[in-house]
Amino acid sequence: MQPQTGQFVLNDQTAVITDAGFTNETDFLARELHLKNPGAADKNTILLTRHGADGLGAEAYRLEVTPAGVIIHAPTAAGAFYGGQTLRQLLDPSARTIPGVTIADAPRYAWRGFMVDVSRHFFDKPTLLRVLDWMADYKLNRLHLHLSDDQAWRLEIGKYPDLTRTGARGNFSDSNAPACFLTRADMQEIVAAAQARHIAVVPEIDMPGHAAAATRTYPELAGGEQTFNPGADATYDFLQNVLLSVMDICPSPWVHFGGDEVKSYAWKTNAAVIRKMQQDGLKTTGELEQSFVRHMAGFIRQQGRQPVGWDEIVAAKPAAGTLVFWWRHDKPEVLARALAEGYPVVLTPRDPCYFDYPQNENFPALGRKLYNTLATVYRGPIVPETIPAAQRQQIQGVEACLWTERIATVSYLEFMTLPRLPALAEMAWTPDSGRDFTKFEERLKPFLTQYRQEGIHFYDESNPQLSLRVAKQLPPTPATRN
Ligand code: TNX
Repeated sequence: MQPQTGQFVLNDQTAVITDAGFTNETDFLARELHLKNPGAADKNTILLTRHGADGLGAEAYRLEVTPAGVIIHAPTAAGAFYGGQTLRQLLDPSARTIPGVTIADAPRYAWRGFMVDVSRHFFDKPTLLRVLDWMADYKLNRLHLHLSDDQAWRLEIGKYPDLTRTGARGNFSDSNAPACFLTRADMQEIVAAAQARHIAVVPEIDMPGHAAAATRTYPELAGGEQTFNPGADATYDFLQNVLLSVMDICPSPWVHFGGDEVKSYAWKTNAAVIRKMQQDGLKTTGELEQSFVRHMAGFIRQQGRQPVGWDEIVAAKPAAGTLVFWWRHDKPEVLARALAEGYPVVLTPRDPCYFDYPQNENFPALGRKLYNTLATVYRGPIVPETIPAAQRQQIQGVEACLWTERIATVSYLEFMTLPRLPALAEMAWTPDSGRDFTKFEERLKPFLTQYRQEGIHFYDESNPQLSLRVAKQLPPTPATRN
């Protein structure tokens, strides 16, 4: 960033224009800047162009603000969008001025994700649309939705209405809570809003474990211990139909099929499993789990999408190109193996990427051993030094995961997410050499002011206890005994 002299002043005649077909981006920016956007003007313009973008990476942009006008140079619509987001953040909203500046910006990682678990507790479409707005502010580009788990199934699937009629009942706090789920239309609206913000919605249907909501709805699919039965043909028919429906709603190139924490020992005594193992020449239930993983990854590939799974799937040696989410920070050898075997990887280690862990060591542990401070999120995941530089190229990016066993309200979701989300974003955009936590905290202040103005709850480092009580909607002082 290089400050320049002078400033650009927005007025009613200012037009956001493009000579590169970036019309979604001009419309979006004009709306955000509250411009009527009179269209083809040749001065007093904010121009989104491909000219002068030679040599810039896919999501990069160069922003030039002078008193005469604004130019955003970008090779892609995504870059033009990010240039617009930066411009909006530079605007002084009361004076309607933007200081003169030249900014050249490009993300460190292609995958900059945020996961919301809507199964353990449900978060509805309006909340997810707000999450997309935060993500757009911070130039994150993948919203991963954990749509099914033991507690509930949260996406309408036309062929299986009972999945949401009964499977969507309950949550982690109350197994009798009324059914809550995203309809097909809800999901389509979320996908469209995400697309306008250059965010892909990555759907996850967890299998063969974490499946109790589906198996209590269709007991014939159950394999015990919250698993699907990999010995039953009906299981494959069901899951493939579900995935086809999910892919029909979500155009994302990536489809996440879970694969984590499978209690496959439950299958040992199941007659259908034993038959399948004999047929396929498999010796252990672990081998059967691996063959299930290869099958489902293969099915997703056949449909022209890239399969994604939690790091347990590495043991199965799924097809090349399967995207691995490394979450077990205490198993660096699994990351090393995934990379050595050539898989692309997204870093989601619990330390520091799990936003269900509290922000400091004194907070209620929420049943977790770890806590993830703003500073460690900003530092980012630790990749063992022994991993060769060439293999590091396979790291596609990072993602923060908001598991919601203990997050039941929107105010608490906000509190657990903010401001760790902008810390994640800066870590995902800026290489290690360019980051400075003290400067980040300084630049964060206007965002905290914005949260206060908009009534958004957040973890306030200047008063953690109070911000927690407010987010939890607890009485202002602890109850006293008389
Ligand atoms: C592990 S991460 C899980 C989730 C839990 C989370 C809680 C992963 C693939 N599995 O089911 O919600 O820990 O932190």
